[in-house]
Amino acid sequence: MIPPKELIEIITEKNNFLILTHSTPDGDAFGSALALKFSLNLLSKRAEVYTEMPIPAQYKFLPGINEIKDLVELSPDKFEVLILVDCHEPSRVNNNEELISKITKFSGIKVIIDHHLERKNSDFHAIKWISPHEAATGMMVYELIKKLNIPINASIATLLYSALIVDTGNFQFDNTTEKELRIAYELVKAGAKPSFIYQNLFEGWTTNRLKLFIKMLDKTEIIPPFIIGHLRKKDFEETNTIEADTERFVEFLRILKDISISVLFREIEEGFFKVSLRSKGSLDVSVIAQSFGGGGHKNAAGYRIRATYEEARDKLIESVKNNKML
Ligand SMILES: [Mn+2]
Repeated sequence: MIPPKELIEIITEKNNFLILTHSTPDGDAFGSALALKFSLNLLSKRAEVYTEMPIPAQYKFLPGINEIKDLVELSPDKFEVLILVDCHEPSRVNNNEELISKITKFSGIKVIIDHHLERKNSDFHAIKWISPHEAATGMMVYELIKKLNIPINASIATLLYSALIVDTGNFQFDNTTEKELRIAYELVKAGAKPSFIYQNLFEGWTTNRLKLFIKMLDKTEIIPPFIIGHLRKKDFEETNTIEADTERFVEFLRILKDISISVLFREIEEGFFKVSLRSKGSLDVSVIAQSFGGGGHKNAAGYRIRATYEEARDKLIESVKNNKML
C-alpha cells in the first residue's frame, strides 16, 4: 500500500486543503480526516475539515474535534485541493443535492483516499487512492504520513488508533491481521492510550441509547442465516435518540452462534430505511448491498431502500436466496 506519487506531489506543492468525509461520520472518518488535517498543519499548510453536525458524543474527546466546521457553511471554492476520505463519491458526503453539486463542481484538484470497494459507475474525476483491502482509511493516512516524513505526535496517534479500532471492532473483526496490530503498536508507542480511547468510543453510552438498544433487541428476528434488528422512526422519538446512536448495534447482533449475517434496518423517514449488513468469515455482504444500489466491504456493507419494514426485510431474504450466495 504505497500512496500515489501524484498525491505526494500535490501535498508538497499546494497549500490550501479541504477535507471531507462521509455522512454520519464514524471513528475512521473523523480519525482519518483530523489526522490528515494535523499532518498538513505540521507541514505549515492550511487544512480544514467540514462534517455534518452535531458531532456524536462519543467522538467529542478526539483531538481537534472542535476545529471541525459545519458542512452547511461550506464554500469549496476557497480551497485549492479537495480530499475525500473514507468515501469516494460526493453523494456520500451529505443528502443535500445543492451541497453535493457544489462538491461535484469543485474546480480545483480532487483526491480520494478510501478503503471501500469502488463503485463502477462513479463519475467523480479525481486522483484516486482506493485500497479495499485496508481495514481502515486510517491505515492509509498512516502510510501517507510516514511517506511524508511527518512525525506522529500523540494527537495524530490517538486519531489513527481511534480510526483503526472502530473499523476493526477493537481488533476483533476478520480484517485484523498482523499489519493492523503492528501499526497499532506504532501508534501506542507514539502516545495513543488504548484503554482511554476504548472507554471513550465504546463505553460512553447514554441511558437513552441503552433504551434504544433494548427496543432493538426486543424486536430482533432470527431467520437463519439472518439475525435482523429494526428501528422505526418512533423508536428514535420515544427514546430521544438519533441515527448515530445505533453505532455498533448491528455488530452486536453477530454475537449469536451459527448466524452468519446480522442486519439492522433503521427508518430515517417514514417508509425509508438505511440498512446495515455484517457477516462472518468469507460471506460477502457487499454483493447483497450492491444488488440494492449500495456498497461497502466484504464483511460490512449497507444500502438504502424505500419500502415498509416487512417488504424491505422480505426483499432482502429473497435476494439472498435468488443469488444463491449462501
Ligand atoms: Mn472506514
